[in-house]
Amino acid sequence: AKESPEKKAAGIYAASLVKDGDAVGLGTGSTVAYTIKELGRRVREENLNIVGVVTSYQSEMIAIDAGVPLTSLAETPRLNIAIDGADQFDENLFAIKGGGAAHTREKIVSMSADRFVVVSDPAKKAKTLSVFVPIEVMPFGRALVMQSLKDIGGDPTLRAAAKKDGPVITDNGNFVVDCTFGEIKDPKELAAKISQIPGVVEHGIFMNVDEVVIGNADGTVEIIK
Ligand code: DER
Repeated sequence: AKESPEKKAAGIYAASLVKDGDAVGLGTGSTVAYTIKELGRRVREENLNIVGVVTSYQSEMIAIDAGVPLTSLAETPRLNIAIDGADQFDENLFAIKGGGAAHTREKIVSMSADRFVVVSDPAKKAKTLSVFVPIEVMPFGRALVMQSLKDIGGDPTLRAAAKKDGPVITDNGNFVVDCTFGEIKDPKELAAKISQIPGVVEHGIFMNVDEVVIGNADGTVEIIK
């Protein structure tokens, strides 16, 4: 992904929130990639003593390359802080995630942390959530899920892969259905409706964000809590 000063400012700032001895949830995507690389620098240059839990093959590769020591959620079930990106967030800090098809492990990791920090940029801030909701779906249940999403007013699309024929397959071996609902005035209600559909593994509506770090092009950040 091309350099983004906004994402870089947010990502590097979030790495400064990590303290010595922390267990850190490492999200997925181009913004949190800056955080992971900065944590690697702090490990090398400041002797920062941390362990990370990754949320995808992508974040695992970036963390290993950056030299961030890793652990598993099984070994380290409670995390001090989780840092991740988002596709959009509203003024109540509800967020939509899953643009990178990693939201299932991201949600598990973020819910395992005492503090969940989203790193973002001004383009993703919205008064009301309105981008499509990524939904991880068990292939066996695809048809039922697509129909059930239509029944609750959604317009679902099976996410096609870009460099592979056929659908995207997640790190967990499932499909991703991207579903638009127009303006999402009540994310909590929509989340409950989607969660009840058999075959849905996890949806990308996150209601556990503690703070959002918005990066600016000049390198400054704005914190929303
Ligand atoms: O897939 C995800 O949830 C990612 O965090 C994504 O939403 C943010 O990716 P970006 O930082 O590359 O915009």
